Amino acid sequence: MKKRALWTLWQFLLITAVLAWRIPAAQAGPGGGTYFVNSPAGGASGTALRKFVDSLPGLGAANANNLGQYLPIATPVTGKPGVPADGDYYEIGVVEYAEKMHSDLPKKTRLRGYVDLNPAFGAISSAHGRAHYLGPVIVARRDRPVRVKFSNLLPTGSAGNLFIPVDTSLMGAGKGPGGNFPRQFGGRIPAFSNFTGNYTENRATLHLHGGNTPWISDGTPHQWTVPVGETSTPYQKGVSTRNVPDMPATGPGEMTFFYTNQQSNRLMFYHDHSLGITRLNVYAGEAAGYLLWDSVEDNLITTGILPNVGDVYRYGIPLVIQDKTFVPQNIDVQDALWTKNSKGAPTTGGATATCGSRTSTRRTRTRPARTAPTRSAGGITAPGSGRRSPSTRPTPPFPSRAPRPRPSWTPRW
Ligand SMILES: [Cu+2]
Repeated sequence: MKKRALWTLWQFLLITAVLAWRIPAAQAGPGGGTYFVNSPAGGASGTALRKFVDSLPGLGAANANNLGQYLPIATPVTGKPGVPADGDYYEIGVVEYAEKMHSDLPKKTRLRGYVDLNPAFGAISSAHGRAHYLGPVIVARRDRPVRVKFSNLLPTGSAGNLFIPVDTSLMGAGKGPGGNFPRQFGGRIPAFSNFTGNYTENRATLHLHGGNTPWISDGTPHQWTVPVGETSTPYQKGVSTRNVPDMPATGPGEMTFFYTNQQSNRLMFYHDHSLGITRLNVYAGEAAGYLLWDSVEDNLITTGILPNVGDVYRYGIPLVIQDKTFVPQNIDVQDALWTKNSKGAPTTGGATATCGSRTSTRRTRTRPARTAPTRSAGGITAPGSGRRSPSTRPTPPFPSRAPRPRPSWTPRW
């Protein structure tokens, strides 16, 4: 940007190819215009979401907006036994919570996101009440490492299911290596042989987007954990999950991360990366800021070459642009295609609105080519030994074919 310093533009790439939405005249927005952010006109106010009526949430509680929103700044935990004192150490959890996202929305929006678990802020049981969208922001200095103990505090069991649709035909969102897992995908793992369920939808991890991070701490798609207390699955942690060697060992629902910060100043963000549900978790709110500063930037500010707004904005005002669709009432009431069976009964009168998405209709899964079965003279079917015939449908490489979500509202990835 031309004049950096004051504003830092930070853009999440959220995959939201939004369906064309026909707008009845009676539901047009104020002044006869179209909807904003594709939100249906209606709700308690009878209008679409208005622009520029809420101020931006600032950094820290002192800079909260008119809705009480702000981005908390993460506070390091000091003197933690077993954690090297050569950098900053944070304890961060992921929780389900609700926050009012716009003045025109009649209810709070249900979200999943990160929260500072520094004991100075209270008990872990109160963490969901302290979470704020896009926080907590970690402020780090170049070459001073950051260590994080991450705790998955999402709901367990059926309550742990995501509140936005999950396409379980995507790799990593459906069946795991238990039950009759197909041989061509590695076969079943004996330890999981009796388990035929899907991976749970409350898996979570941390990935520092743009960070110069060793692989054990990268939060790759195969590095995740279910919440502590999740007993419905033997798939407790991703197969590549590793602890940071110089940090205390983790327990169930916990992971540790080491960020080198060996790179120049920049605004980054950390977010979820769990296989098969990354896009959904990030859409639901599992993302937060990570501001890295260095001595070069500091000198430019000190000498007046870069402007300094002061206080928490010494290194600029973080600006985050996201693309979201909100449903003013309840998505399972307003969307006739909502999967009531898998997502629960309509929540009319409930305390929260739901953050929903409408995305591309295209499907991505392709079937591996496979030869057609051959019928021998004795009438026995020999799989895979015949030639492929255009009139014969290839056998799906999956043990069972559960009904798939309607593609009209299934995100592509
Ligand atoms: Cu990323």
